[in-house]
Amino acid sequence: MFKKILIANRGEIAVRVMRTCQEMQIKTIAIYSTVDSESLHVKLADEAVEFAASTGYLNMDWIIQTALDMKAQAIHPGYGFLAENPLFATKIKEAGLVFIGPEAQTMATMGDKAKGRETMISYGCPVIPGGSGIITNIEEALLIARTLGYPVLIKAVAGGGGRGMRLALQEDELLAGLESAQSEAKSCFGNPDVYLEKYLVGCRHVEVQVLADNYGEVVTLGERDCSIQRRHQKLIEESPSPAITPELRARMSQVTHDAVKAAHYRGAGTLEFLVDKDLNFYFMEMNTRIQVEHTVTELVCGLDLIKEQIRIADGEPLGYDQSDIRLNGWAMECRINAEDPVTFMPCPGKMEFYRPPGGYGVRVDSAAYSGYTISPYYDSLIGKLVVYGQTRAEVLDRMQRALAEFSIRGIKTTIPFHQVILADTDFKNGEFTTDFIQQKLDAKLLNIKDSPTQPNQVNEASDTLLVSAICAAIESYGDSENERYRINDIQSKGQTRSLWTIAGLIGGRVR
Ligand code: MV4
Repeated sequence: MFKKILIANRGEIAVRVMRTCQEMQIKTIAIYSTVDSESLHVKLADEAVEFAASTGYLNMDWIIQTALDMKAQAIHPGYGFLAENPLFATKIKEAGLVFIGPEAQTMATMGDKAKGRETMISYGCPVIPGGSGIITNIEEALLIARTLGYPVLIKAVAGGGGRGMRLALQEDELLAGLESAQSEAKSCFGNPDVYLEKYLVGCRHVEVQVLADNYGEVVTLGERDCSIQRRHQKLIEESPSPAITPELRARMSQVTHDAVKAAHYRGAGTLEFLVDKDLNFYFMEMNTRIQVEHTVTELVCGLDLIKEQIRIADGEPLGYDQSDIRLNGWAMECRINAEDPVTFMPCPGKMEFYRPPGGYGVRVDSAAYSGYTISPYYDSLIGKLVVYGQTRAEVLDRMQRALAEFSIRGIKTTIPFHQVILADTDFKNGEFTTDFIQQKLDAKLLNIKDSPTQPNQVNEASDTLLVSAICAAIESYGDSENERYRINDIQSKGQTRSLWTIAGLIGGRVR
């Protein structure tokens, strides 16, 4: 087994990977930018190397040289950054190190959406009706669109996250859509190539998790429903999907299994599908990385997916097959972002106070702590609140309890947004598609209160007792005039204020 791994990532996922490495007695190397020097991934790593302002989490050569210098044997890319970059995988291999992920060639094929489609068709997987190949001129596009029938979706072959994607509701929108998709694709990905698909409305976004070893063993681990998104940002994910019947699950798993096996895929991967209201399913794209929402699958299948990734990369056989996989209970994840819950604008800044929920069936994956500053330079994910239960009904109750218990002061978060969704009748009934959030927002059916803080969960009596204890604690640690002033201020008014407001006022001083 590897003795040391470099984690080419930051934040939540770097911490997530490190925790598993520690359990596997594998030493970890963090890399970090100056703005990340106070990050938990730096504090929790065995060794940490800072990179110059001119480099970054995308500097392949620096990362590989650092791994070599620090005597690591493998590199875990996490998600985002270099996770799906075939050149990075190639360079790592050439340096004599192990990339924890699939072959570069597989990533290159699946990273090209048009090639991925063609590959899946060749494996007998149902795909979204569409044209094969790159659009070279408008006549060709008009012909394909007429055959498919409008609306059509113009998609960039290098696309992701909805970029380079344009909807054409009718023929007169095709030319403009084509041109703007191509120019966006060129500026975002350096590749202007686009292709056409029929636009499917009212679908769910359902993805199947898979693990494959070097010896042809493939297991599927059920599905995740990721329909609750806004502007292609996933907000809530759950497993299983409320829409999927056992028969449909078996068929989607079989298709995924066959395709992954035929592709000689290795590692953890995900096949994304659209599922329509008649329960037809269509392949959309494959992700050749560990995903943010892998946690909900972990909770229902009982496997540590990062551990499985590392074991597979080290050449171990899975050691189990599909008949050993049992999917139990229900899991749901809310992404807690540093964002205004009303406008969804990023809201970076200092988290004066951070207290995650706990208790039965609650898991929080995060790199946050009281006093940590969410940087505007990276994504706005504070952490993932993941809950597990026997049934969806139990999970809904537990998630509401956990959201109410989650206390973050100093910055705005998506917690109030999640609370409104969790209270929505359609969501509770499991009735939603990818248009859910936008439709509800457009119809003004989501009454989200713009509050930077959440209702106080601690009763005033216990607060009063704790206020003096907190003040005493600051007194012994506080050194500046300013802090003394604040303590006096808290002591004079404090008895009537809530504990967590005061904790917010004094910042990360009390830990
Ligand atoms: C689609 C689609 C409907 N029809 N393709 C979104 C990002 C990328 N992964 C592909 N996506 C979609 N492709 C066809 N032919 C629906 C989505 C889609 C979506 C579209 C609008 C609003 C929210 C969405 C959420 C997930 C997927």
